[in-house]
Amino acid sequence: MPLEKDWESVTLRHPKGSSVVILFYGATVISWKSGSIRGPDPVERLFVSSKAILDGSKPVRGGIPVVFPCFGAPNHPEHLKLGQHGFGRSEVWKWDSIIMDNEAGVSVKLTLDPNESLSSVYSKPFHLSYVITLEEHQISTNLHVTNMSRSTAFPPDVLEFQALFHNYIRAPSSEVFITPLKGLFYYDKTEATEGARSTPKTEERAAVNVKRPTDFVYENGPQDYEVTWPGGGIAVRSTNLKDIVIWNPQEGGSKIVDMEDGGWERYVCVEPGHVRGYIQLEPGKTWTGQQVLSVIQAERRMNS
Ligand code: TA6
Repeated sequence: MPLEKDWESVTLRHPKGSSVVILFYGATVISWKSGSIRGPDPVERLFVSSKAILDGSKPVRGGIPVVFPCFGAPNHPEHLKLGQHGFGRSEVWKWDSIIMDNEAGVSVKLTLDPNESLSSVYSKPFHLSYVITLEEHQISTNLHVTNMSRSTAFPPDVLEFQALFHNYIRAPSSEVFITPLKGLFYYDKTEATEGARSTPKTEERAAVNVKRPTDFVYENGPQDYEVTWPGGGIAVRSTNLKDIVIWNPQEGGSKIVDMEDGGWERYVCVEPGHVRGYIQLEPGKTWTGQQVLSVIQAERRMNS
């Protein structure tokens, strides 16, 4: 399957027309296109702000940023020197290899290891590999985290982290529904004062619409859920990512310096992650979190 690679990115192309572009900076997927019944040309499924900085000087405002080892403002003792959402989205990852290439799709692997500048703010020994797979109507991203500690001391040198795929799904945010969330606990970050924990609420509705500023953290969500709007939608299947974050700042987005004018009307962030509590990984062990994003059946253009 055709693959184009240069020093800053790799582009995968599927014979049925879908494609994906991955920046080595932050291992950020900045484009995922796939077919639609709405027309002959593949449709861009992700939102990247036209004001996004793509030169590696700051995390990309859009696409699929990789959040590791912390979500939000760091508060774990080992993360206190890190920026918001950790360093996964702001380090340059290394190209590793094509690990699958057949008529169904193509998978590529990027890796990230400690480096001199990172070691000054994060001291834990780790290895990350990130596998992105493109198929005709779907993309999957798999993050593998390995605790590289060789310590045999007791208590074990556990690696504690959070992980999340910060998906900017392209959607008309005024009419977007995320289902099913009914009965789930969630935290409303728009209500919490700085640093305070908002009290958990129980979701009474089957669907969440983001007509107003939304920054919800759902705990222990379903493995399968859908982000839909009139005429389209994306299905999400997550593995080992128990929580779901939904974010759309609405007009508050006008205060975000790299947010294009009215950008909040064209995306909803629906983010599978493990963000309430920490994953604890013993020395030598590997944890994997996966998401599969697929175009909902009703919208798929079935190529002959
Ligand atoms: O995922 C939702 C969130 O945590 C929001 O609270 C908002 O801060 C958003 O991430 C964007 O964060 P960023 O650091 O990319 O500006």
